Amino acid sequence: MNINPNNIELIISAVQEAQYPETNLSEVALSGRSNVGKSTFINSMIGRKNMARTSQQPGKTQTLNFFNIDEQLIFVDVPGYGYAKVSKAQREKFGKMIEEYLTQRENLRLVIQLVDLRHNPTEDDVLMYNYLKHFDIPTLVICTKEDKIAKGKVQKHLKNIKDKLELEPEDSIISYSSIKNNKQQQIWDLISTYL
Ligand SMILES: Nc1nc2c(ncn2[C@@H]2O[C@H](COP(=O)(O)OP(=O)(O)OP(=O)(O)O)[C@@H](O)[C@H]2O)c(=O)[nH]1
Ligand SMILES: [Mg+2]
Repeated sequence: MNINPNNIELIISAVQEAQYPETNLSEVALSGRSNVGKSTFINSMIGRKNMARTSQQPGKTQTLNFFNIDEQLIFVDVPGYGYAKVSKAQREKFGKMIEEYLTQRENLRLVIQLVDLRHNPTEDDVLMYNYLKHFDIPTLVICTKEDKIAKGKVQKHLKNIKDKLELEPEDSIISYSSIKNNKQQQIWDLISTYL
C-alpha cells in the first residue's frame, strides 16, 4: 500500500457512537497503555510530524480521533489505559468509550495493539489482548521503542511478549521504532491484508 502523506485528514474527534463518521472505509484502531506511542506510531506511518497529537506526558489522547488516510483506510487514535493520574471517573468514561467502539463498530477490521518492547506486558496489556480475542477482533501486536533495545536482544524480548500475551497463532507480532522509521512498508503491507 502506498499512502500520500498530503492526503490525511482528521475527520472527527468522537466521544460516542452517534459521532462516528459515516463511511465505508475500513478502520484500524490503535490500542495500548498511555505513552506507549500510539499517536507517534500513526504520525510515523503517514510521514507527518504532529497530525496525531503526541506528548511526553501520558494521557494526551482523550477522544477517539478518526483520521482519513488517503481515502484508503481510517486510523482511529484511542486514549491509552493504565495511567494512574487519570481520575476514576475519567477512566470509566474512557473505558466505556473504547468498549463501545470496539464492540459496536462494523467498519473495524483490525486493532493494532502497541506494547513496549522493553518490558513485560502489563496486566492491562494482557487484559486488553484477551478482551480483543474474546470479541474475535483481529489483532496485530506492535512492540514499540525498539530503538531503546540492543539489536541482539530484540528477538528475545519479542518472544517474551508473545509468550506472556499467549499470542494466538493467527495474530502477528513485530517490533517497531518510530525513530528508526524503517518498517512502514512492511507494516502497510501487513495492514492491507486485513482491509
Ligand atoms: N524512543 C522512542 N520513543 C517513542 C517511540 N514511540 C513513541 N515514543 C515517545 O513516547 C512518548 C509518548 O508518545 P505518544 O505517541 O504521545 O503516546 P500515546 O500512546 O499516544 O499516549 P496517550 O495519548 O497518552 O495514550 C513521546 O515522547 C514519543 O516521542 C519510539 O518508537 N521510540
Ligand atoms: Mg496518544
